[in-house]
Amino acid sequence: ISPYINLLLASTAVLSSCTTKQTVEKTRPNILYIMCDDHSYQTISAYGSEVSKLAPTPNIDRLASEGMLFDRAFVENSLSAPSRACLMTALYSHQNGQEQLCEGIDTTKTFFTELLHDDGYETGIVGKWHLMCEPKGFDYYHILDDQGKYYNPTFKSKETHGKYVQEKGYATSLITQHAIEFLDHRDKSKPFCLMVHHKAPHRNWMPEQKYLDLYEDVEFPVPATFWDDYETRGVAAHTQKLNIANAMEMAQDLKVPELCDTTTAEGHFSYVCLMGELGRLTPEERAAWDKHYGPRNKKLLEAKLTGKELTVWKYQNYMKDYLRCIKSVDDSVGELLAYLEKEGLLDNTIIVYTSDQGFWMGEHGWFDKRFMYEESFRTPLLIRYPQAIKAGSRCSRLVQNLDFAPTLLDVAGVKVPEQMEGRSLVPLFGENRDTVEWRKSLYYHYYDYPTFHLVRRHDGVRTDRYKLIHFYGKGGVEGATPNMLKPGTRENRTFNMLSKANYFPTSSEDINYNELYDLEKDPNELNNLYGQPGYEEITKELQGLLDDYRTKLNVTEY
Ligand code: SGN
Ligand code: CA
Repeated sequence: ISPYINLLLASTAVLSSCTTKQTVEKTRPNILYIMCDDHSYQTISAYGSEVSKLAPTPNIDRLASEGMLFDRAFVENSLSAPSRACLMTALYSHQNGQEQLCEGIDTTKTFFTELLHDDGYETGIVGKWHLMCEPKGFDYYHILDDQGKYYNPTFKSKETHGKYVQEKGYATSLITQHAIEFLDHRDKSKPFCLMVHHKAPHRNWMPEQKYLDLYEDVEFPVPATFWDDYETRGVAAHTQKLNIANAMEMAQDLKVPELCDTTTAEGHFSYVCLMGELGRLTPEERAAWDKHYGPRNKKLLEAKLTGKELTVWKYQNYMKDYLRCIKSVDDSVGELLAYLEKEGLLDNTIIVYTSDQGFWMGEHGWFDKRFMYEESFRTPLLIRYPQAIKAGSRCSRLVQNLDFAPTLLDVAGVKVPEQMEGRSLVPLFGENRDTVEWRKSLYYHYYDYPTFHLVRRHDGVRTDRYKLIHFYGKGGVEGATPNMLKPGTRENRTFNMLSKANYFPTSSEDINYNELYDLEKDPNELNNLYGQPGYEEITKELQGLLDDYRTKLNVTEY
């Protein structure tokens, strides 16, 4: 048992009085780790945004009101597979091999679930796995194919002998159902660790049938930075393809095939994607779908919106579909909490709620993630653990997804391996969290270029107040195709795996520049201060910090 958790539990004299293995097993906490794909903190009402007040998440909020809300939780590489590899290994991307979205994970690295499993935990994972290896360290898995589908998705498990089999239903509900199956059938003499990885609310945001009309008459406030023109910022912010105005697709994303220009490669792909998704619906589901989107689309066609009006329409309809998906996720959290409560497991289970990264809900005019700018870099994090966390606590220390595995091992009383980079969050659970010795900065590194959304490679550091970002790397070739790239290079892999990236013309400029933000004066990161008079000292300090991280972590590319 780790010193921290031992200390916490000693006061209740629970563990210290345990003598038999069975009693210890009973007192070791269960773990329920819930991670959504692309769930922004802005759309969790416990975080208090204006948007979330119009689309509340009462069940997720309960984890905050009965536990701790972290308002400075971040990822180390804002993308699914890298974030998941980091979760499993507590290593940075360049250490665990998963720098980009496709293959990469070094399966010789220890997954924290292997350690829990070997130490007597019953382990299970349901939902999106998204790593190109078999789940390691699990007694039970029931995972989606790649990104997974919203309607009637395919799953594989030990029972299907690793073959993907289609199931009838909506992804969020099916994942919840399989999570409960695991809980029902688990070995009750052991503590459990269950990871519930929702597919929702990943693009293309397809709501559950019963929520198709939800929020239909709600108008969501447009973010203050929605019309950002990226003045003061470098090439990367200008050449990304994250804009709701022109990178969000009429068919696939906004479900308006009528307005999709199928004569372009992008339009064609978008149309094919939507039709593929709709082809999965049962006749009843399809009828409900058409009943909702049909009249809405007719109205849009009649309105003949253009320019800013059309962009705002896209924003409103993106928000509605995204938040409808969240509504189902919130229901799922409610169901899982109710199950634990009914089974008397609620108070001996640590429940973590988070996402694989942040997401743009129109800030800077964007959707998706990837940049080290706040809304993408930051991820929601709520932890309910009444044994150690007082209800309604808030933590503002700098934490990162590298910390998740060490935390869960720590609460389970399993030794955290030396090589893991993160730190257990347990010292922050107590009342003295603001004064306890803790890290003062975070390192971030993004690699997935050139591919979807064309966000340039960058690394950087963030402190409580400042952020320094270094953008670097070769520009893509205008209109590049896979065979224009050298075989075996990272670029080649990406292009082959994500052929859609070929449709985007890439920015051809080689880059090497910095941006600096004062997050206290400029929380929206509109004012790049790098090179401005008066910021020499802080720039030097942050540059030193960044250099130290690169040296200490043996980062070779920047
Ligand atoms: C898909 C999406 C992208 C998204 C990546 C990564 N395109 O490729 O918009 O950035 O996933 O998302 S889609 O047309 O296929 O939906 S991640 O969450 O897996 O990192
Ligand atoms: Ca994601």
